Amino acid sequence: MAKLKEKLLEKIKAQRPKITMLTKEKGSVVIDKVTIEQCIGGARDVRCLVTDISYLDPQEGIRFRGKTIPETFAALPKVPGAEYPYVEGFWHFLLTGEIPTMDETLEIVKDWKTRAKVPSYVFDVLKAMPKDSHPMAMFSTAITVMQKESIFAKRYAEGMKKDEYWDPMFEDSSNLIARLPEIAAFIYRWKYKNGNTIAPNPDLDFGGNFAHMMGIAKPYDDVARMYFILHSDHESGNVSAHTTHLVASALSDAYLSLSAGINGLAGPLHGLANQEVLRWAQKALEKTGGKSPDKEGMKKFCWDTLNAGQVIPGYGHAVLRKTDPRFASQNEFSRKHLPNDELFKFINTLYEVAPGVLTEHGKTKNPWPNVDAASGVIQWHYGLTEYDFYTVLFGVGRALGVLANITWDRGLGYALERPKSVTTDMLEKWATEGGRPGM
Ligand code: HAX
Repeated sequence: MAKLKEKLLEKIKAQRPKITMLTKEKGSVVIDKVTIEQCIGGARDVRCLVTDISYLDPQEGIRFRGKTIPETFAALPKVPGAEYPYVEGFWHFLLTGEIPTMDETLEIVKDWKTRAKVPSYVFDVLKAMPKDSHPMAMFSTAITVMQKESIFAKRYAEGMKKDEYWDPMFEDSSNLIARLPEIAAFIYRWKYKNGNTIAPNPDLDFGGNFAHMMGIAKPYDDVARMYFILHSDHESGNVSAHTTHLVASALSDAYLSLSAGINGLAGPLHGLANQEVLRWAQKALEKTGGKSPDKEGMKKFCWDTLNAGQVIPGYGHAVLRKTDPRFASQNEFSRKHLPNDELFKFINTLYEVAPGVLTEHGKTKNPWPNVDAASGVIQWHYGLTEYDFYTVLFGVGRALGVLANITWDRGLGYALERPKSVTTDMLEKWATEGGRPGM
């Protein structure tokens, strides 16, 4: 592990003078203007966040550290006998931008084993929650309750130097990630499998161990690896990443920051959309006796949804303007492993119909599917039919991206986030005057 930290520190040290130069010498260079629409409309397209971990191009989709999804999958060391790479190697890649060797990857696999023990009080707290609590509320609670383990909080209270902040942030982040699979699998088995939980297997990697603790046979280990990597990061502006970054900017530790981000992920316009897609598809399949409707039937179902004032879940995106490559990647898996699955057929027919319907509807800026349109189908196929749980899977993956980001935030000393608000009266005045004076 020392090697990954050494590499990370080297990269942080190389980046620090660039950030200092940009803020001190070039800080007044204008890169954007904010309109009234952006001010009221959720700051769309306002360029005011920095991250080097991933970048989302509206046409091309996500790149992790400069690599597309297929390039990332192809480059990372693979688990023997598996189709998908080690999540542990992906963490190295997110943190450093370098593809790790197999040895470097296995070092992280070993290191996470030493960090993976979940404190027993976490399970006590989860068991004390009402059984009908949403799994995302349970997941977020488990993360918050572990805050007392924070090394960052302890070292901050002891008076740590600013340029050391990244180190305990890295330690907290690594400890948290290593524990998330057991926490997630515990929530699943506790809530849906009569409390019949499965102990971790210390011989397995992150994805393999998760599949084992869920009690789901191969190739679910590969589904887990693929799923966690695909859902890890989507640049910094989405609700879960931005919330984690915002809370961490107050020097809150990784536990408090991640749990806040997870609460954001739990919204139906964000990560909860994957459960909404399944709920919506099941409703349609009930009406058609379990058979995927033909194109005409699907069209009608889409219009019924829109005419009822609801959104078509899994479609649209705040940034993307084409089919999400994370959707394409999952669809490729489904085509190979579950081509005859009725739900997969449903999702494919929907893909043929929904973009046209949404375009005709004329509201959304992006009629194409996002990551959530395809993910539930695969989970359902492998027996994970409790779709309330799907966003927890998203959360385990998202933790990788947001924790890598806040480790870097501390490495580069990014500032407390504090945008400025205005009043509606001010906006009305500037609107009639054609703009804010002096701008
Ligand atoms: N169905 C129907 N209407 C839609 C729509 C959809 N799938 N997507 C957008 N619209 C509507 C919006 O509701 C909005 O209508 P109003 O003007 O009446 O408010 C209008 O089109 C313009 O929206 P937009 O600018 O295209 O999209 P936003 O940036 O405002 O919102 C969302 C992006 C993803 C939230 C939106 O497309 C949506 O609600 N999609 C369905 C839910 C979903 O799939 N969420 C998951 C997104 C991926 C993600 O973050 N996963 O975690």
